Amino acid sequence: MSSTARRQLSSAPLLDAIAGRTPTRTPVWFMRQAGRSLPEYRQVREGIGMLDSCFMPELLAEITLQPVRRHDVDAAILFSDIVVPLKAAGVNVDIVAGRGPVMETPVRSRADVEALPRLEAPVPGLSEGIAGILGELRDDQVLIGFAGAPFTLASYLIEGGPSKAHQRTKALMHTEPDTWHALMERLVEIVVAFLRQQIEAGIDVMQLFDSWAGYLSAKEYREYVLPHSTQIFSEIEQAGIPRIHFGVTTGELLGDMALAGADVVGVDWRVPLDEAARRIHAAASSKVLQGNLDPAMLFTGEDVLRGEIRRIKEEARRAIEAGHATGHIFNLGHGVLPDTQAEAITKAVALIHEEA
Ligand code: 1CP
Repeated sequence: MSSTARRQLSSAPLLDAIAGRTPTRTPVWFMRQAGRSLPEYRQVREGIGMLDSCFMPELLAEITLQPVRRHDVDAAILFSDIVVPLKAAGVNVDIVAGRGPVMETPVRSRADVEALPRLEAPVPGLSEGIAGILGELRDDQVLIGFAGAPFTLASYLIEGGPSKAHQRTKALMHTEPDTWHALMERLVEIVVAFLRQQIEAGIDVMQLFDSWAGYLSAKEYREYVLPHSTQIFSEIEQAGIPRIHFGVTTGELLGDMALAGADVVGVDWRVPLDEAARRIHAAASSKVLQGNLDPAMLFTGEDVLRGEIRRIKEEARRAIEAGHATGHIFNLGHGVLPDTQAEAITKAVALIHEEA
């Protein structure tokens, strides 16, 4: 894999934190920092479908950069979606406003798995969009690319859309393990192709979102999911960019998720960072932590917010001092809620930078 456009960033706080150096300020970015919380996003997206916008290079670059300009975050996250590579491969998927990804035909049998298209051509607009973003970022700001992990993608394909309990997905893995693993292998190929394209276009860091992994028991995760996520991290290891792994409600899975091979493990707000680091260190090795402010705290005032930020920074410090973690990237425990005030996000970023 050749990375033709890799930037040499010597002063990016986020890369310093990942490398175990002391950053000049606490690096922070927020999952879902682009999107509905920003009036300028609602304006440029008007009349354009969510998925369509992901294939339009100028638009995806503009939307990616909006939160960086407004909030002074230390990273941009590529504006795309976990179902973009499926759509580009030819899967009939749409993103329905207020709901999420919906499949025209769910994948539920071995024949459905065999019929899944492969991602054989570059995703249209993606490389051009990334080039546009990199041209605008300062060299202390990184671009994070991403993909959905195979389990989370499989859930959308099997359930046919967003699901509360993931019951058909779990039923398939337990009743037809061969079909399950065949599906996961196909998704690994698609995810690796999507990430390789982003890496070749010059992303600085990547994050694998296994958003719904927290619905699994540790036993299910180890048997049906971990080998496939591990495969992804190992296939892109040679590219040499830092790798982040994140899921929601994964307190009971942190150790297992850390074994998949990422350098950074994302933690939601349910587990304090020092406790999360203990679990990760006991199962795998010391990692960089990412998290873990509750997105609901962006609806409180400055006093509560400041207190929460102090507590989280203190917990991260304790984890690092104990040798259970090697660094900390500040983030939310999950994405910005759509009705969050943009000003509250800017304020939180400023407090995170200013608090010791
Ligand atoms: O019209 C709109 O604005 C739709 C809302 C929206 C947006 C802004 C969707 C639909 N996707 C996105 C962009 C997106 N998706 C980004 C880039 C923006 C950023 O982070 O700043 C990213 C990283 C994603 C990744 C994504 N999509 C995940 C993993 C992250 C997470 O939140 O856990 C998941 C699970 C999806 C599926 C999805 N796409 C959209 C929605 C509403 C959902 C979730 C649906 C569900 O609850 O199952």
